[in-house]
Amino acid sequence: MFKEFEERRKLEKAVKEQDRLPPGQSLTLKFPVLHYGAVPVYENLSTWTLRFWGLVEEEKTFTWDEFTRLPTRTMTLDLHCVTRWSKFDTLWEGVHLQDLINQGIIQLKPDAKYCIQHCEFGFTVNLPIEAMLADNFLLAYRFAGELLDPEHGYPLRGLMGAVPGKKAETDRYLWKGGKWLRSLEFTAEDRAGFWEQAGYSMTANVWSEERYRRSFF
Ligand SMILES: Nc1nc2c(c(=O)[nH]1)N[C@H]1C(S)=C(S)[C@@H](COP(=O)(O)O)O[C@H]1N2
Ligand SMILES: [Mo]
Repeated sequence: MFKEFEERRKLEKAVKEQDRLPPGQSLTLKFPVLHYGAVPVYENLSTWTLRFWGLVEEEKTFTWDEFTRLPTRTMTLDLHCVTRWSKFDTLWEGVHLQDLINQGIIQLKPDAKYCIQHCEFGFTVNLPIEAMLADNFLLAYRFAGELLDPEHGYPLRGLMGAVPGKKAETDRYLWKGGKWLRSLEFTAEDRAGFWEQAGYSMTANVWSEERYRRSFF
């Protein structure tokens, strides 16, 4: 117990010195679970699909087999939760939206500016498309080499983190990645998602500590 406490403090000091600890955050060695509502149960993935719709040249729907045959990226990211814990050097594998666009698999219409992640049970979260095209966002289906745990978003989640050591304008809090992701809707206007409607920030930049919508309360 004491050893773990010491270890945590030592690691926190190190990331702080590397300027990787955003204001108001502290380091955790655990992987806390946070979401509203129930964890969906999938008996199998034969009826699971992921749909790309809205302002796209052509709507696309992938089955699990099709989606997991797409090229993947492996990324190491620091995760920053708005509830003030940060988890460092986490390893993810999944599909990157920029790769789908580069390969012509998904073609966005010129007026597409925002993307809404739609998840099981109607959960939504909004981001500007450029934040999803950056190197700190992934459509992730493996964590540390394994398929996701149900409570962390199995089979697929949006994953928002920060590239270690690279402070970027696109670094947002972890809630900007929807667990149990089922579709991506591209829009011209920004539309508040589930937590954003509850008073959380539309922009959610971790370095300028955009936790809540200032004008909301
Ligand atoms: N579908 C869904 N995804 C969600 C949420 C949710 O309520 N539903 N909560 C978000 C919040 S608030 C956080 S902090 C992260 C937590 O991810 P984790 O449970 O893997 O730590 O998931 C995000 N994705
Ligand atoms: Mo959260």
